[in-house]
Amino acid sequence: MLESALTIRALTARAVAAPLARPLRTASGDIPVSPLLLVDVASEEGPVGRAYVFGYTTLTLRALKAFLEDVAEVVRGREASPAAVYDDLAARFRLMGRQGLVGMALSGLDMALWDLQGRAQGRSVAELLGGQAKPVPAYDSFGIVDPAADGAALERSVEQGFRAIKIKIGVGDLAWDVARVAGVREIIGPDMRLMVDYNQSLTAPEALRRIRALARFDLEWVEEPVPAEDLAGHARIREASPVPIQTGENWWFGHDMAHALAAGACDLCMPDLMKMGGVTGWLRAMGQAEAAAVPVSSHLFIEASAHVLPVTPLAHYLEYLDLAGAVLADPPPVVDGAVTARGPGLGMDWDEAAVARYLV
Ligand code: SMN
Ligand code: MG
Repeated sequence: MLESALTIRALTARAVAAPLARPLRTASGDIPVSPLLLVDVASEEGPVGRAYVFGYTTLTLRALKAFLEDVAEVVRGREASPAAVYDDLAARFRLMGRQGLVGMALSGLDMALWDLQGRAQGRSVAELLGGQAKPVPAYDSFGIVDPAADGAALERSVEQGFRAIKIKIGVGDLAWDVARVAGVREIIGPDMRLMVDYNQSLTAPEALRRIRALARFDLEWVEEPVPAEDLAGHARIREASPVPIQTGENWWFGHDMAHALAAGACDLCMPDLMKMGGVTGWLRAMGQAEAAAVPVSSHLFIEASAHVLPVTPLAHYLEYLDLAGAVLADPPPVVDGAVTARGPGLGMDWDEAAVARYLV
């Protein structure tokens, strides 16, 4: 990796509750607004790196902010090398472990450091990683949809050029799932790829019963049918499922990925940059997907994912679920169903007026 010598001067974290163009419902709770922590890493030399962390609920924001402000004291004056800072902070939290808010915050810092390096060199992070910015096929990611009420949004997504759509199901019984999936398939037509996400809401036997009934709708994948940590359950379902099993958004760092792949928990995986250790953690972990021949999609984080997927083995889909568009100066467009990384760095600038409006 190319790094110019930059020194960390300051780290600031701002909490916002950003409006979502499509507030989300899932089988495991609702997300009415997007709770974000905006991370800015300023260097002595001038350039500032930016990234965001998604808190899932606003209840996490104060703790995330306070924690990162304390981490700022530890990294101030250090060289802004993502790998060196990653290793140092991993060592500091070795006894405690990094799963949870600590891992989220450290992943956000890592992404901001990569952005800083890219900005300082006038290059995209994709290029720093040895790849190039290129269109990555994306799927439009919906929450729970009502085919009647959300028909126009689904049609818009097809018109916009998406060739794949994901919906969340599992808040009702099997008949409810069948009605939703049938209704959506009817609207989007037979040529669109369609994925479904249970958000960890079923038991293994119930999941198999439902997947068998839904298979006739030609599904690309069934995601997290059972709790994410139930690797044996995922593996049992996968063995008998007529539809590929997708999981990974709740893996914490490379070791969770190793355990899941060893258990045969999935046909496809979709790790989350914020739970894998940022860009650095992602890079270190993804060789496992190649060795296991498991295709890799991204979870959330459209902007940064567009930079890592071009260098990810067996890259599959980018998830298009816009968490931060309301506070970005220029959110990445979807062109012909694909998202292309933009630089310099991760290519994100805050819309400061919007940030001020949604600050919490
Ligand atoms: C998801 C989880 C949490 C927030 C948004 C979306 C999800 C996904 O399960 O697959 O995107
Ligand atoms: Mg999911």
